[in-house]
Amino acid sequence: MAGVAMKNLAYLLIVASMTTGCAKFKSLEQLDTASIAQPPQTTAVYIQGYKPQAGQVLVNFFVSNFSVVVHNSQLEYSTARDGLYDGLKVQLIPNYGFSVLTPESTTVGFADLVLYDLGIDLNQQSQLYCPPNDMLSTSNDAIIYNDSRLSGSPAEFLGLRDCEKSYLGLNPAMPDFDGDGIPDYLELRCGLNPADPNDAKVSASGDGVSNLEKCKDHIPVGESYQANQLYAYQYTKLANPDGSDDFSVTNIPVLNGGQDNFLVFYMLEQNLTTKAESIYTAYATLKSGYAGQTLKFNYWATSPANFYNQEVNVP
Ligand SMILES: [Ca+2]
Ligand SMILES: [Ca+2]
Repeated sequence: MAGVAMKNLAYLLIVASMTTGCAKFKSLEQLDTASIAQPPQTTAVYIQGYKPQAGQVLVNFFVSNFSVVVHNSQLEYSTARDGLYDGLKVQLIPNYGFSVLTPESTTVGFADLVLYDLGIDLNQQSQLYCPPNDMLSTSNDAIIYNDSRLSGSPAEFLGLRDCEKSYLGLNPAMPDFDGDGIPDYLELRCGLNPADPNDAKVSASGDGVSNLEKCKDHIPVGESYQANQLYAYQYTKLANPDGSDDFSVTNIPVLNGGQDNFLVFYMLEQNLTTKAESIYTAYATLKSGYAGQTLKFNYWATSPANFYNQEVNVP
């Protein structure tokens, strides 16, 4: 409430200075601006030459900076890039045993995000078992990479393994079980239900902006759009003469000047005949000083060898 009062005060001062001349601007400088939301540092991406696979159409395109979580209209850093920001993971240590460094910190084959969502605490975690054959992602919706920030560069898995999908009552072969246009793993990250086909189009916060829109824009579905407008991604699709499309996504907030911020790209398509959905994925690790820059690259999924988990080179 103090923050809201401060914002109102700042607004009143601006209005006062506009109506009485410039003399009042001094008082703005004296104001404690700590509680006034400042525009974040941002980056942008530009993807050239997108074409869906033969016989398929685009359902949705998502970009997400996995290093950043918006919570209570603030940007929070997520070292593990797993949807749980560091401050939350620290709070959860006593009950869940989580580490802020990795996405699967306590239970082999099960993400901290899944354990937290299901309320599986330290007492129950030992009862979970992921068979070796179910450690993979049959639906190819996972990002798997070596984390060079940690000693030994361990392989990290950001997505839902087959055993997790089974445990959640989903189908390991499907990237979007309920067919609402949001991939299963992104639904969990966005606070939605991957088994509820109706939650994408409604507005959890009641502000009229759909949960799908907020999930795409990387702002919390339970908070008002207005309160997080500064942080909302802006998507633009541009048609090329050759029939392909370019995608521009701007206003992607970054923290730490962009260093080690981890961008993930999901292209969800549907087969026109069978109606089955497929997903095509890529990721990029930004470098220091990337704030303010645009990452430009050609669409990655141009042959089966490049469909999934493609690392985009950051110049
Ligand atoms: Ca879904
Ligand atoms: Ca859903």
